[in-house]
Order: sequence, then C-alpha cells, then structure tokens
Amino acid sequence: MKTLGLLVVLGVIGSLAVDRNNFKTCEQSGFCKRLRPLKPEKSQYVLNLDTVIVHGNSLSAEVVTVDQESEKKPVLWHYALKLSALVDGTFHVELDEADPLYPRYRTQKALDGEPKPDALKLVSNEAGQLTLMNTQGHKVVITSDPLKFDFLDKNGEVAVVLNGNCQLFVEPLRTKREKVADDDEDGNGNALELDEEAWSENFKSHHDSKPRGNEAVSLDVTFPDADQVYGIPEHTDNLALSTTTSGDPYRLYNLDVFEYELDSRMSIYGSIPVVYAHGSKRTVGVFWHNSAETWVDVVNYNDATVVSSLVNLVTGGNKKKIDTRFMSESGIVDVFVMMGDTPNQVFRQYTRLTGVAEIPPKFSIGYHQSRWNYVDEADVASVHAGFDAHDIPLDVLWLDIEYTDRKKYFTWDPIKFANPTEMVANLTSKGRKLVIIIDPHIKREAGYFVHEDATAMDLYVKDKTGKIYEGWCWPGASSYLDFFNPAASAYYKERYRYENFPGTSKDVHFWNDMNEPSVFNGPEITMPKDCQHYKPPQDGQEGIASFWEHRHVHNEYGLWHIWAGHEALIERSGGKYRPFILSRAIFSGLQRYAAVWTGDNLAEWGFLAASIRMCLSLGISGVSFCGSDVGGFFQNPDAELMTRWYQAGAYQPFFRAHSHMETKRREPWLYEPATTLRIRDAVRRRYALLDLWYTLFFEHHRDGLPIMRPIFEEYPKEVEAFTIDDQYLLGQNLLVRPVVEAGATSAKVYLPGRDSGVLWYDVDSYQVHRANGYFSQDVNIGKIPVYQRGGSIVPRKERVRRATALMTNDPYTLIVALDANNTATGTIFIDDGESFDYREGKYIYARFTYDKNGITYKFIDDKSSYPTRSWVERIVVAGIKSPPKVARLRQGDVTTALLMTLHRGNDVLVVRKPGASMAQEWSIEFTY
Ligand code: NBV
Repeated sequence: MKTLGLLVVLGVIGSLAVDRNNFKTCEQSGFCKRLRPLKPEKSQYVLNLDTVIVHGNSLSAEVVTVDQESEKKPVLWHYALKLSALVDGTFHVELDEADPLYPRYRTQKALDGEPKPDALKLVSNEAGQLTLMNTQGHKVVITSDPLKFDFLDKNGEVAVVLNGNCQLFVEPLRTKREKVADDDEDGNGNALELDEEAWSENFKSHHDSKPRGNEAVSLDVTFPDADQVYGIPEHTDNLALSTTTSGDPYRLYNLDVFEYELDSRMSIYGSIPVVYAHGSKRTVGVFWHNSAETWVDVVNYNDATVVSSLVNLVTGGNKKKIDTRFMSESGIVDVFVMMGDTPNQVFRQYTRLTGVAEIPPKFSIGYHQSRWNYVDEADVASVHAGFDAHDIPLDVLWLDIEYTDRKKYFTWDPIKFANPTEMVANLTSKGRKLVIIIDPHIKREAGYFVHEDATAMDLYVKDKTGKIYEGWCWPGASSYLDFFNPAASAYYKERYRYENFPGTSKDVHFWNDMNEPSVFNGPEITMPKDCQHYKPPQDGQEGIASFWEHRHVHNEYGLWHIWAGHEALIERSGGKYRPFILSRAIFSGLQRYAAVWTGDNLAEWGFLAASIRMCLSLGISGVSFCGSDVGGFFQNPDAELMTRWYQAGAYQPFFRAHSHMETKRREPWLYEPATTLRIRDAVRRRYALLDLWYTLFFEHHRDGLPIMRPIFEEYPKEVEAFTIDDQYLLGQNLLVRPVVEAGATSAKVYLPGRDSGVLWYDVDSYQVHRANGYFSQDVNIGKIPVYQRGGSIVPRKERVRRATALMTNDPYTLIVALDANNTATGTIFIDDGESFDYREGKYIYARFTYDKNGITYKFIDDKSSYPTRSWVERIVVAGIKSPPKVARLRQGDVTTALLMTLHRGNDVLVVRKPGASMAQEWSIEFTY
C-alpha cells in the first residue's frame, strides 16, 4: 500500500518545489540590502533633553540625528519621540520625522481600538539619562546620547533594550531634486547614482517607481537572559526562531507562494510582526506595528551555530542574550514593548493590543469537507450523503471558485449550481452549513455588475498613474477593490446581503482566499508597490500625499478585506448571528474577524509536522483559529498519511480536509474500509470533545490566551521544553502529540510538570504517567498520544451525531482526572452556539470541582443563565485511590442516590446516570 501511495504521489504532479526566482532575497529587496549591513559603532540618534515633556501617560521629546564623526556634531534631521505607558505592563514607543515632507503611513487596523493608558512617572533625570516608571513598577531608562532605551522588569533587571546595537534608522523623506543637490557636494556624480537607486527599483521584469524615494525604518531589539525567541509568523521553520547570520532574515510580506517550502524563513501568506523572548527568568515581547514589507534578523547567542568568538566578543563570554532587528520599507518606528513577565502574561498583552477572536459559531469547530471543487449540485448531494452513509459527522461542505459564473464572485454557475437555495436547504435539513469562496479580485467583464459598479463608483485600487489597476488572476483580467476606501467597503458589504446574493442565507458562510493579494502577473505574484490606495482627502495634501502606496499597506490589505466581510456578515443578519470567515492572508488583529489555514501544503509527512508548529506560532501571535488542509492540498496522500492527518487535524482548532483539483478524489470512504473507519474514528473523537473546544474558544475570547499552547507556555521553567514544537497543550488540560512519521510504532512524548508532580492520563486507557520529561509511547495506526492532565475535568458528549447542531441537547460525560491530591477542576461554556445573545447574559459559564467530599457544578458568571436541555449522563473519575461508598446528587430541593461502579484496576470510578440538568447548579456528595 505504501509503495503504491508513493508511486501515485510521484506520478500525479511530479516533484514539487517553490520557484525561488519569483521571490526576492534580502539582496534583491532595496531597503533590506541597504539597511542590513548598517552597524554603526555609535548611533546618530540623540535625545534633546531640553525638549522632554512628561504628561499623563507619556513622554514626548525631540530626537535629532547628528554627525557623530564630526567634532561639532551638527544636527542632520529632527524627529518626534513619544513614549507611552499602557495598561497591563506595556510601553509604546513612536518615532516619526518631526516635520515630514508628507505624512508617513501609520498602520490602521491591527489594533483593537486605542490602547488603554497607564500612568507614567519621571523618576529621575540625571547624567543624560531619564528614568520613568509605570504603575506596575517597570522602568524605562532612556539614555540621551546616543539614544537607547532599557526596559527594566520589576526586579530592576534589564529585560528589553532598543537601539543598543545602534541600528535605529528612519530614512527621512526627501524630494528627488533636494537629494541630488544635498549629497552631490563634490559634484562627482556619485550622489546622482545613489539617488537613482533611491528613486526606483527593478525586480525581474517589474519596475517599482518609488515616487517617495527611500523611507525605510529599522530598529534593533535585544533581549538579555533570553533562551529562545518565538513569533513573527507565518513561516514554515521551527517555533523557536533560528539565528539568521547565515542566509536571509525572516521575511514578512504577504505572498501567494506556490508550493511553498518547509524549514524556510521566506514569506508566505501571512505576516504578524510580534516577537516573544523567553528564558527561565522571564518572558517579554515586542510588537513592531508596521504593515510594510519587513525583514527580521535574529542572533541567538546560545545557539550552537553562532560562532563562540562572536559570543565572547559581544557578551563577554558569560551572558546569554538574543539580538533581533526589524527592518521595514516604510512607515514610522512604532513599537510596543510588552513586559510579561510570564508567557501567558505577554501573550495576553499582545491580544489586549490587537484583540481576541469572537466566539465562533459552534458548527465551525466541527469537521469541514472541502475540495477544489465539488463540481455541481449533484456532487454536493452525493458527498453529503456519503457522510451519512458512512456515519461520519460533518458540519460544513465547501465550494471553491468553480461554483461561480466564470469566476464572478457573488454569482452562481447557472448550470452547475442552478438551485443554490435548494442545495443549501438539503444541507441545513441535516443541521449542516455551506461555505463558499469570495476572492478580492474582480473580473473585468462588461455587464458584470460588481465590475460595472466598482468602475462607475471609482472603488478600485489605482496603478501608479492613477488609472484603475489591472492585474491577472483566476477570472483573467481583474481589478481589486480598494477596501481602504469607505465607499468600496460599504459597496462590498452590501453584496453580502441575502437579497443581493440569492441562494445565501444565515447558513452560508465565507472563505476569502487570494487576499495577500495574489496577482499572477505582478511582482512576486502580488500587487505592484507603487499602486495607489485611498486616503481620506485632507487640505494641502495633493499629488503623492493624496494616496497611500501599496507598499505602505501591503500586509494590511487582506485584513481590510476580511474586516469588511466580517462587518457585512454581521449586518446581513441585523447583528444577530456570529459569522464564520476563513482567510488566507494574515496580519496582526486578523483574529478579530476570521479563522486561518496554512494554505497550499503538500500531501507529505513534513507538511503534516509543519502544520503543528505553524499553528502554534500563529496561536501565540493572537490567531488561535488555525488548521491545515487535512490530507495536503497538492498530491495524493496514501492511506497512512491520510489517517495520521485526520488524527492530527481532529486536535487542531480548524479542522478541514481540502484538495487540489488535479488530485484524486479522497472523501473518507474512497479509501479501503479499515482506513475509512479510522478516519471516522478521528472525526468522531473531535465531536465527542466539541464542548471542550467550544469552552476553549470562549476562554480565548475572554482571557486572550492561545488555544493551542506550546509546552513552555504552561511550564515556563522547563528548559528542555523551550524548543518543543511537535506536541502541544489544548488549553491547560489536554496534551497532544500527533504522529507525523510514516510507519511509527512509538512516539517520543515529553510530559511536562516533573517538579510539581503532574500526572498525565492516557485518554484511551486512563493509564497514568507521572511527568518525567521524555518517554516513549507505543502507538499503532489507530492511536495518537493524547493525555489529560491530572487535576482537570473535561466535558465530553459521547453520543456523536451527524452534525454539531444535532448534539445540542445531548447529555455530557465528565472525565475527571485526579491529581496527586485527589482533586480536579474544569470549566464549561454553553449558549445557543450561533447568536450574540451571550452578550446579554444568555449563557452558562460554569466550573466543575472535584474533591474528596464530592463534585460541584457552579456558575462562574452567576448573573448569566441559559436554558440548556443537556444533562449529565456519566462521570468517570480516573486515578481514584479510595472510592466513596455512597454518592448523592443534590439539585434544587431534590436529592437522589446514585449508582457507582469500579473499573480497570479499581482506579476508575464511574458514577452512573446522575441525570443532573446542566441548566442549574448541582452537587454530588460522597460518603465513605
Ligand atoms: O481557489 C482555488 C485554490 C484553493 O483551493 C486553495 O485552497 C487556495 O489556497 N486557490 C488557492 C487558488 C489556486 C491554488 C493553486
């Protein structure tokens, strides 16, 4: 079987690899090439102490650049510095030109509103150093000449340094003529040559006109005492970032990279410029708030690849630290320093800035079946029926671009999808939903209403000459809606109204692909950087000051697209229902509107493994609702890989199978029966845990923490775990180690919590393991290692049905895994699964607590309630040492004696049919 699978894989598409020539290296990216080598011994930036004003939560001051070489240190340029303290141990540093020729772009949509201020106090001002403090006791020491910022933790130790390596640069905006005149002092023409490079760039056959010239920004950030740095997704390499001294820096530039490669620092679809630094002492982070093309260098002095001489030279040989450096093509220096000091605190600080995900509609955490394409209504009906025939749960069927009338979004193919209303009704009659794709490119075809309206109303992105930009994408000649223009987003939102898109209803949700944006004939398969986006008109801003160039907003484009779609879906239901959207492009803050997937992966083991670390990295960067194309997009997975991918996908937040049109059909029943059964088992495991998932999403919404967590997040002192990215925690209670190796008969698993004596229960057998680092778990093709933490209670629904909606009133089984003190707790969230009514208190958020006296179910939010009809049908207590003799349920005025049985080696107690309603609090009392 395996050999056959391999032949098929090689036969269908041949060997696949990214065409690196399509994408820039640092050397080919003007500003990266220009800035990366700049490492002055002394920074030119100096804070003018006479201008310092500290007021409310911020300090403002003038910063100048001076010619440090010359004795008189003449001033070269003026800048405005603002340092603010924000709630929750975060600082904000902004440095812009004091009087720029035109306003420089400030990223607009990443933040979830204005960050809340904290007070900032000037503690001292002496010997050229200012010391400031927030209310939490973090200090900032600003050295004036040269400018440097040291951020001190609550113990007074330096945790983050800005410009310690003198790599702060803000290239001032200039007019072309001025620059020539300024620099060509000796008249030898060199300046002119330099200038030509500053005012245009070429890549392959593409010319970038760079009308504003060079305007890059850069800043170095040092993390003393850090062992590892994480973040800056989306990349395919390890969760813990690598040293970039050999090869290119990490690149952040949203790109449609065909056949992207593994273990790479190249850009792919998403960019989130946040870095976290972690060590046994503390965790801190830095959010580089910039939507332009960005490169990030990393030097980890603990890294074996960093030559020891360099370590000794820089650190004196005994101190660990990590240097990072951000370089962006435009914008201002706009950086948030998050002081942690634990992983959870710093991840929370980041989501306080950029927001959390809405509680997803419950169906969307079920299983999704997609393919490019289900070809017509009959195909949809038969796939749909196939799930029932094979008793495999399914919540959503997906339609890719071929459902449209020749790639015209907001239309249906008149022949293949002539009766969408009926098709959707067939799905909803079984409790299922439909997701359809809408891409941001619009077909330029006479008579297509969207194109005609967008042209007439002037809603498209413009080219460098101010004419409508025309690119090439699926529909052929296409133009792109300019979501920065309020009229364009308003128009786009209208398109989603039920009456404007017949066939859609509250049960039809959306997938927004290609929104990097992907442009087949554009530079690096995207939009030229000198394209023009809408900017609100302002007096005196004409010519190049009257629009934003695509270069300024590139990484934010997809976010605006998704934001508009999200608003549209809320508006179409009059604000009643929570939308589901899947986005391919990613930028900071995207989590507020959409789920993501890791794009066009390959049906190879390496891509299955990569899906874990990619989602972990996105998760700690705010975007928890993440998954990968189960089975792999390109190529044909053999039965073993397919099985392992389902088993892994069932434990990732977004669980969807998807495949390329040139691959073989692979609905679960097209494999031999044993494989179909294993896939069925994996999907059913997902459904049994839907309420755990739903609670985790609610808790993310409430507490802003990732759902998939790296081990170090919960066990921050376990150095061995700092680089683990092939296993993870779901919340705090489940530990998952997918099998990502062919032919595995065992899996190396790290069980954290050795020092605190944590117990881990195998969810299949209740066998208990005491945390002791790595151990080898036997597996077979039916098993991936999953453990429940001792001390936790996990709700399950064991009567798995065809779809999430059909399980609403089903009873719960509670799995109580006892810790060494024979206690456990867990939580549950229940609401209607689809509306915003929870905001009015129509929900239950409750805690289960187990101790030797019994079990209680108590509302955490006691002002809220929800009339759920679910009840408790069974309680399983694993790890019990002295079982009670009698158990009595109390709910309201009623007391009922309960039946109990013992299992395994008498260490698993089952409380049978308590029958307690989940709509009200209850308790079970034990007597011994
Ligand atoms: O819309 C077609 C595909 C889609 O199936 C895939 O999931 C996206 O990532 N889309 C990309 C465009 C073309 C892929 C080669």
